[in-house]
Amino acid sequence: MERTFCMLKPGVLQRRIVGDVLTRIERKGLRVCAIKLMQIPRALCEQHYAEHEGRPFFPSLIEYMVSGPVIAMVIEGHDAISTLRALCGPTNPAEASPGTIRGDYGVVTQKNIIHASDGPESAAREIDLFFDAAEIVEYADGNQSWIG
Ligand code: 3AN
Repeated sequence: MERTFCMLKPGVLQRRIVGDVLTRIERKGLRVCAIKLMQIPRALCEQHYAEHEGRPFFPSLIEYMVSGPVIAMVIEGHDAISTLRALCGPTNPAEASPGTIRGDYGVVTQKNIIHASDGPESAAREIDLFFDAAEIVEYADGNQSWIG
């Protein structure tokens, strides 16, 4: 069992595709164990994307990410980190195959619909940035033995 941090970026709510994207994650066999709708404070957003500070796209990335509400989640499952990254597809939606979330719903790199942690360290760091331990719910769903 592994946990990863996932965020549906600004525009996903406005386009009313939250359910579509969540369905793909759930149908795969991953599950939501924490979820919240929030407007990201700028300081938190800058911390989250700290590794990109200084890159040319950093200012516009931050402006975009604080421009509307997001859905922050902790996703759990067998190999959740790499499995969710595979569901998302590559960073640039133009290179993402149809069938991936970015391939099906995104057009430009910055507005690529979904964030998913890229490794165990970033997953732990990002979960900790966005969630208190008490917000992450452990539960038995009865399907685990059929999934992984
Ligand atoms: P990923 O989210 O696929 O791990 P990263 O970590 O390289 O990609 O980039 C983080 C975010 O920064 C991306 N999701 C995207 O919104 C934005 N981004 C990355 N590269 C570019 C770029 N060349 N131009 C504009 N935005 C970018």
